[in-house]
Amino acid sequence: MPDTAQLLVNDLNPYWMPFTANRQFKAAPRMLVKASGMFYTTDDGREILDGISGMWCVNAGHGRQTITDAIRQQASQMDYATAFQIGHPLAFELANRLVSILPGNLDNIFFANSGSEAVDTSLKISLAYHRARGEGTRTRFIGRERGYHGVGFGGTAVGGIVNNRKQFGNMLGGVDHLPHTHNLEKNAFSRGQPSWGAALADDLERLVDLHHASTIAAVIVEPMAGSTGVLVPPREYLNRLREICNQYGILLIFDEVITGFGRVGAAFGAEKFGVQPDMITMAKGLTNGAVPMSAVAVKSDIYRTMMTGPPEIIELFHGYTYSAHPLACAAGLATLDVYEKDNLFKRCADLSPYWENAVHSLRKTKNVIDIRNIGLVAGIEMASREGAIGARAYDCFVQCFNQGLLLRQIGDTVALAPSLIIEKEQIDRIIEILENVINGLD
Ligand code: PXG
Repeated sequence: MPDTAQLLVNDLNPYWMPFTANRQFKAAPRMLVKASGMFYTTDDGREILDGISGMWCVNAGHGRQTITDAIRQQASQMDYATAFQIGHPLAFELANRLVSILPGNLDNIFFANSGSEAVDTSLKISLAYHRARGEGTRTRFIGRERGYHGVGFGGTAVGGIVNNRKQFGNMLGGVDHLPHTHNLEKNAFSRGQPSWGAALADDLERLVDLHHASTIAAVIVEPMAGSTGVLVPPREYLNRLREICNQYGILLIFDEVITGFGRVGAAFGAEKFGVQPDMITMAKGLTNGAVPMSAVAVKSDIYRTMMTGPPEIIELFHGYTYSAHPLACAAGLATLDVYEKDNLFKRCADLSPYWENAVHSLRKTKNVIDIRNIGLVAGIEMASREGAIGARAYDCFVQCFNQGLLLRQIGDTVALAPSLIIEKEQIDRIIEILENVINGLD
């Protein structure tokens, strides 16, 4: 283990930390040095129960031996190979394995390295597909308020979180947004999918009327919005979006970077919510967080449409140096094996009623104004302090960390998404720490 004193004598200044209050952090750093199963260890030797699977990604728990071994083995056999005009077997194997667990006819896989890249890839594929079909006027994208689709210019533009947008000018043009589905009056303390809100999907009709269907390439939504503080889709909402997209020839993209790989109690949110998208973006749980990797799954019709013209032409001028990186493919295959062997998607579904009861037991806790849950995800929303949005949840995050629990704070919601290997006693422990901390916050 690294020597703590050694770590702290290093200057903290050169590293510009992402999505972090750098000056605040560097004044009082929190350092993780080890991870195993459900726990991190800090540089001062404390065990931290990981309530957020790293960052919604370590779905099978930390340090899975078979995944580590697969990465190690691959690194020594072949560290890197380009994916441009050359292949390596693991990439094809992983694509096949993914297709076998994806719902419906999502039969083709494009690899990238982060959720952000997968999202931008899916947007570019939408444009190229419509163009190939002779509908090149379809260039507009519809996202949703409070949506998060990563940090590329495309993903930032279709995303709907104001702090992520306001520093970056116009971004991608020709984007509009559906309303978000958060409504405390109608839906507070819903268990699972709220019963109110399907009609919000009809706003897509308004946007079609405003822009005309012939200008709209795709709608992109997270089946369950995670980063904005866990917004579970109202019943029938996603079905309605699907119907309207069908009616007007608009592609429907599900961004499943968080909801993929068992998180909501099925392989993908599409399966859980029973709605078939035209594309799915995935990342995070794809390699259990061990090596960066993401992918876009597209329906076979999209791929077939693109595979026209002389066979020597490159059909899609897009890709990354590290697309289908051998280490990531090895990690992905080993991860899918773990999910399957340990039946983790079903484990999540089986545990979710216990989880739901546990998180909703916090209903009477001080300042709590909403609790939302699905699968092994929960959002616990607290009233904001006057003039200080986010301060209460930040204090909650810091105090929980000090008491041995890692969670994610988003505005004044705290988000929980533990690994799917969590035991009931660990769920109880999460609730115990949270209840104590929240009740002690002013
Ligand atoms: N789409 C969705 C739905 C995501 O949740 C991305 C795209 C981007 O993935 P990359 O790999 O480019 O980060 C994400 C990422 C949070 C939090 O606070 C969530 C994410 C990332 C960082 C923080 O909940 N999700």
